[in-house]
Amino acid sequence: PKEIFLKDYKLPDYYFDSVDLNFSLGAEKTIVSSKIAVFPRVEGSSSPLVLDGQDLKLLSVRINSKELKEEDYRLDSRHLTLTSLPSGTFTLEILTETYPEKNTSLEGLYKSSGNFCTQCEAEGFRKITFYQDRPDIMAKYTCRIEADKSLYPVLLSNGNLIEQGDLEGNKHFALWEDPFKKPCYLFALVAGQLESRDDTFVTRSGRKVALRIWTPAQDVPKTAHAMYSLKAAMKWDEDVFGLEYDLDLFNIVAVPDFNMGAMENKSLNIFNSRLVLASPETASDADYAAILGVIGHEYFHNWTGNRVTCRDWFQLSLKEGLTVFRDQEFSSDMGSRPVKRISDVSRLRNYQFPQDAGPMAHPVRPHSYIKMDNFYTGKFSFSNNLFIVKGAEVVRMYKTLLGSQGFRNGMDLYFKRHDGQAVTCEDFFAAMRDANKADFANFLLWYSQAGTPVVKVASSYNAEARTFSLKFSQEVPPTPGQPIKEPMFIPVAVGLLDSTGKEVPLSSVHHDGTLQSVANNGQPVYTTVLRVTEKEEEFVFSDVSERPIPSLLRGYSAPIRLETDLTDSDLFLLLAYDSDEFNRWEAGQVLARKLMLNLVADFQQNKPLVLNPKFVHGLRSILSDLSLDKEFVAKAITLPGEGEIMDMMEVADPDAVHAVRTFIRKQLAHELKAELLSTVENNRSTEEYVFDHPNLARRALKNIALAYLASLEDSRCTELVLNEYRSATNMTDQFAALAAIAQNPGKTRDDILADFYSKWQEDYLVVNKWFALQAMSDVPGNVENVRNLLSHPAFDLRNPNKVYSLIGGFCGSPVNFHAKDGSGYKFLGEIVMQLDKINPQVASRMVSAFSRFRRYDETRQNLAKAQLEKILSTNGLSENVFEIASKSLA
Ligand code: HT7
Ligand code: ZN
Repeated sequence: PKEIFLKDYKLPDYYFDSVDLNFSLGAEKTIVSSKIAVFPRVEGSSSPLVLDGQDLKLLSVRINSKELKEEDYRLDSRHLTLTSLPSGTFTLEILTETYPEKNTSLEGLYKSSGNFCTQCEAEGFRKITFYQDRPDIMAKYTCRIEADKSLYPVLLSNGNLIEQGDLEGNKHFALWEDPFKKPCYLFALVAGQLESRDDTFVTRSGRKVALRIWTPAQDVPKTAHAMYSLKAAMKWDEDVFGLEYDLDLFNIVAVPDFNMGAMENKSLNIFNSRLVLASPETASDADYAAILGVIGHEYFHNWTGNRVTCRDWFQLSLKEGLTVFRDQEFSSDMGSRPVKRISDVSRLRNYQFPQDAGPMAHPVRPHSYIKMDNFYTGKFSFSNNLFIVKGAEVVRMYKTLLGSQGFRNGMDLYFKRHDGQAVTCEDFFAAMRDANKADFANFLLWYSQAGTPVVKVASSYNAEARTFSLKFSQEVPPTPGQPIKEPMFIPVAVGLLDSTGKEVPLSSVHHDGTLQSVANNGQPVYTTVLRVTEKEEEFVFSDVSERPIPSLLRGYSAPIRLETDLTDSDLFLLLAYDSDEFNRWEAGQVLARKLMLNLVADFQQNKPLVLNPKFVHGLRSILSDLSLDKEFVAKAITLPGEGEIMDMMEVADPDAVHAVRTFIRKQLAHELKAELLSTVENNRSTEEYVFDHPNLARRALKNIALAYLASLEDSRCTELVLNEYRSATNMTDQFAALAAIAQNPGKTRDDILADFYSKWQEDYLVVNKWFALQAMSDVPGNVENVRNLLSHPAFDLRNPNKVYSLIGGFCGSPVNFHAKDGSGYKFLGEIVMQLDKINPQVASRMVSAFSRFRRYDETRQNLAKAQLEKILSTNGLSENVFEIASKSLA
C-alpha cells in the first residue's frame, strides 16, 4: 500500500466548474452518467487528467461529445487516466456501472434497509463515478435521479428540487440543483420509502427554511427531539457566530447502516439512526445528549467545512476540530458548561491520551497516511478520535487566549477571507492572528508535534516579599517519527485560594523581567491566563498576603498532563471550595488517581487493601452538599476510568486495576450507604420525562447512587434496584437499573437481562444497548457469552452499530478482552479477519483495540502480537486494517 505525504501536496492540473450527474437506480446495478465542465489550471497545459475510481465498470468516456478510443486512456483498478486532451476547457462525459446491493463497505452508493444512500467522505465518491476525488476540486452540481416509483417514492439530493415527474414503466425522476460549489465528499443521494417530520425555521434575516427529517414511517414519532435540536442549533449559530443557513431546504435522513455517526452533506445530512431516533421509553439521557450534539455538529459544518472546506485531507482538523469545538460550546450553552467540560476531558484522558502515547500517535495535522478513513477512527467512535478532539482543544486555546470577542473577530475574518474556498490550518491561524493583531509565538507547533506535553509546576511562597512563584517545566514525549520535540505554547489559566478557600484577587505577575498588571479597570480579577512557552519558566505573583493554594489549568485550558506539588490537604481544599467547578472536580480526580495507584501497588504486593477515610469523607461532603449541581455531584463521585489508571502505569495491569476499582466502589458504597439511599429516595423521577438540565441531573445522581448500592450485593439493595427497574417510566432509569444489577453474576442478572430483551426485541436500537451491556461485562469468562451472542438472531456482522455494541463493547472490558489466557485477543483476531471482508472501515476500528498491546506484560504482549501477525498474513487484507495492524506492530 502507498503512503501519502503532506509535503507532496500539488495543486491539481485541472479544475471542474460544474458536474451534472444522472443516476438510473437499480439495486443490483446502477448506471451513473456524469458530465463535467473541465478547465486546466494553466492555460494550454498538456498534462494527463487522472481520475480516481474503484469498484466501477467503465462503459464509455467522451470528450466534447466524442467517444474516446481505448488508446486515449489508461484504466487500472484505482484510476482512469486520460491522455489525449484538448487544450483549454472541455466537456467530459463518463458512463459507469456500480453495484449498490453488493456494496457492504457502506461507502459510495449502497443500500440500507431497502433504501439507497451514499457516504462519500473521505474518499467514497470514487466508488460512484470516476472523478478527481480530492476536496480542493469544488464544483456546482446537479443531480438527476431516476428510479422505480413504488420501491423508491422519495428521491433526494443536495440543494433545491428543480423538477420532478413520472416516467414510463412505473418510474419517476427528480432533478436537484445545488447552487453552492462543493467538494465531491459532500455529495449525497437518498432514495427509498421514507416519510418526514416537517417544520420551518425563519432565519434572522427572514429566510423561511423548510426542515425535514426523513425516516421509515413508523419512526417519524421518534424524531421530535432531533427536530428540536436542529432548530436550537440553527438559532445558536446565529446568536453566537452570526451564521445563518443559506438555502430554503434542510433535509436529514436517518439510516440504520452507517459506519460513523453522521455526515454533513450539503443540505442533505445523513445520520446513523441512533443519532436521530429517540423517545423517553427507548432512549436514555445520554442518547438525547448525543443527538443534540451531533445534530448541532453536522449543522455547524454548513459553514465550517462546507462553505469553507479543506484543501486536502491533512487539514481535516480545520473543519473537524473547529466543528467539534462548536458543538461542545453549543451543548455547554444548552446544559451545564462545567459538566460538559468534565465529560469531554474525561473522554480525552481515557481515549485520546493513551492514543497519543502509542504507536498510532500523530499530530493534529498528520504528515502522512495510507488510508484516510483511519484518521476518523477513534476507539469505536468519531468523538473518541484523538486528533479530532485534540484539534478541538487547539481551537479552544485560541478562544482562551483571545477571549470571546477576539475569537469571534477571528471567525468573522476567516469567513470574510475564505468563503467558497478550500484552505489550510495556517489560514485559520492567520485569521485569528490578524483579526486580533495577536502574538501567538510558536502556537502552530500544536498542529505539527504529536504527543501530550507533560507540564510540571513547583510553587513557593515568600512571606517577606509577599510573592508567590510558579515554576513551570515542560517536556513533550517522543512519538513515532518525532524523537525530539520543541517546547509548546501552553495557556495556563490560574487562580489562587486562601487557606479558608476564598479566591484571592490577583494584582500583578512578574515574568521574564516584566511586570504585568492583571487587575481590570479596578475590578478584582480572580483568574489569569499565563503564557507558558519555554522549557522552563517562572511566574511570580505579587501582593499575596499568605501562602495561597493555586488552582492550576482552570477549565482545563490546555490539553496537557499536569503534575503539581499540591499536597493532599491542598487538593481537599480545592475539592471543597474552588470556584472553578472543573478544577473542583479535577482535585477529586487527582486524589482518586493517587489513591488508586497506591492501592494497585498494594494489590500487586498482596497487601490488604484499605481505603483512606479522608477520601470517603471528601466524597461524603460532596454527596451531602445540596447546594451543588446534581450532575456535577454525579461526576464528582465517579472514579477515574480503568483506562486512565492503566495509562499512568509503567506496565498496565488490567486485573489489578479492575480489582482495586471494584474494591473502592464497594467500600464507598458500604461507608456511604445511608447517603446513597437517601440520594435515591430524594431524586426519583416523579413527573413525565423531560430532557432538561435539572431533570437529567437528578436522574444522573440517582442512577449513580443506585449503581454504587447494587455493588453491595445485599438483598435490600438488590430489591431496591429491581424495584427501580420495574417502576421505571423511561429508558434512562430502566437501563441504569438493569446495568446496576448486571454487574453481579447470578440468576437475578440472567432473569432481568432476559426480561429486558423480551420487552424490547422489536426495537433494534434498544437491543444494541442490551448487546453492549453484556459485552462490556466484567463477569469472568465473558468471552464465551459474547461468542454465543454472535449467533443471536438480532446480531448481524454487516451492521456497524451491532458490531460496535458487541465487539467494541467487549474490547472495552479490561478483564475479559485482556484475559491472561489470550481468549479475548483470539476472539478479536477472528472477528477482524471476518469483518475485513465485509467492511474494512469497521474492521480497522476494531483492530485498533490491539494498538497499545506493548503497554501490557510479556505474556499478553506475545498473545496480542501473534493475533496481529496472523491478521497481517491474511490474503487480500484491506489497506485500512493493514495500516493499523502494521503500525501497531512497528
Ligand atoms: N465528517 C463526517 C465524517 C464521516 C466519515 C469519515 C469516514 C468514513 C465514514 C464517515 N462518515 C462520516 C462526520 C462528522 O463530521 O460528524
Ligand atoms: Zn464533523
